[in-house]
Parts: sequence; C-alpha cells; structure tokens
Amino acid sequence: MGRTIGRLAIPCLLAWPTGCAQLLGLDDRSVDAAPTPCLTLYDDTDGDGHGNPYAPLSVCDAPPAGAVIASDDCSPTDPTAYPGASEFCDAIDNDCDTLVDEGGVCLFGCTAARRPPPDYARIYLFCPTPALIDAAVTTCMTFGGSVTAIESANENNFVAATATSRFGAVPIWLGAVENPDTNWHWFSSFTDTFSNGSTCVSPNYCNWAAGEPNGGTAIHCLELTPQSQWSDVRCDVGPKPYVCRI
Ligand SMILES: [Ca+2]
Ligand SMILES: [Ca+2]
Ligand SMILES: [Ca+2]
Ligand SMILES: [Ca+2]
Repeated sequence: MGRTIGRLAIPCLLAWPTGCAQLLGLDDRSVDAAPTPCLTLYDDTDGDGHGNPYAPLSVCDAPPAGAVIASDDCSPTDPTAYPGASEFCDAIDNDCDTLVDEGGVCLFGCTAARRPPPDYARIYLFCPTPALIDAAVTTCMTFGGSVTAIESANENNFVAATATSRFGAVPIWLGAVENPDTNWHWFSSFTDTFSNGSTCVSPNYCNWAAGEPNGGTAIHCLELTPQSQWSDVRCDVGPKPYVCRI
C-alpha cells in the first residue's frame, strides 16, 4: 500500500490536497479514526425533559442545552404538559395521552374551556347544575377561582356563546354584587366599582340590557341572559348554571 501511495502521492496531492494529506498521514486527522456518531435530539424549550417531535437537532459534539432524547412532548411550550404529568380540569391534555380532562378530574359536572389566543391563559369552568349564587361562589372557590367577571366584549361573547352551547338558552350567574345600592362590583376585584347603576365606570366594560338594572333595593345580583346582556336579579331565588373563571 505504501509503495502504491508513494507513486501516486504527488499527483494525488495536486488533485486532492486535503483528502490525500489525510490518506498519507500528513494531516492530524487519521483516516483510520472512527467517525464521531451523531445523535438526533429534540428541542425542549419549556424545560420539562420532553422534546418537541417537530424540532429535531442533529448533534455530533456535546449536546446543546435544552435538547433531549425523548421526542414525546405534546405541548412543547407548556412546562406543565408532558407524558406522565397529572391531568387537570383545564381544557388541555396535560399527560399527552390525546385525551383532554379525562379520568374524572372535572368535578361537579363542570367542563373546561379556554378563549382563543391571545386570551388563552384563563380557564373557564362551565357548571351546568343550577345553584343559588352562594353555592356557585363556594364551588368556584374549590377550583381556586370565582364566578366569572366579564371584562371585555370578547369575553362576554365567549361566555354567553359557550354557556348557550353547553346549557341551552338559559340565564346564568355572573360574579357580581351591588353593594351599596347602585355600586356594582365583581367578586374578583371587589374594591373597584365597574358600574354605577346603569352607568359603566370607565375603563370597565358593561353590557346592561335596555332599562337594566331596574331591581331597586332588594335585587343585588347579576345574570347573563341568553341574549348576551346583563340584568339585575334576586340573589336568593332562581338557581342558575354558572361559570367559574380561574
Ligand atoms: Ca418540552
Ligand atoms: Ca411540555
Ligand atoms: Ca390527557
Ligand atoms: Ca386537562
């Protein structure tokens, strides 16, 4: 081999300098060295130890930070969703088994929903069993939320449309109270008045039906009608479905 290489060395070096230098041992890189094996890793931006199957990385040297072998993260930007995670009632497949909110995690018959991005963060639990407002408040507290406030037209429309699709065309509780007379507060931000009588307090959103509120001194609770409008109603009669906002 050495003799053959010797005869061919000069033409080879002229025609193929890098390859011949390696072949003749004139280069640090030996032709006999085994190639370094490369791995396919997967991006793990959310840091839950499970990679994004749609973001493979071919790695031949030290693996970069944030890359893992497993390619089974069904929600690559959510660090709480990965195979083996606990399932919660939140409209997300937390444990990556393709089922959403399975295993009886949604209590009291409530079902979860989320608004489309960019308003995706909040969880809404639609609870179909009619209750008085006090019981609705207690149930929502067990979920770590409160009977929903409404802070924009988009939120109003989402809550009304989803409630109608799940409960039918019936009124539902909203999480507000009038105290004292004419001052309306959301349970979730009780120190703020969002409406003084029918006059919405800027910059809040209100959607009173025509002539509402009209209940006088004995009527201090708030319902959302199937027409997506607000009406004051008695707190102590008329059990209704409700929506908890987490
Ligand atoms: Ca991940
Ligand atoms: Ca994840
Ligand atoms: Ca699941
Ligand atoms: Ca879930």
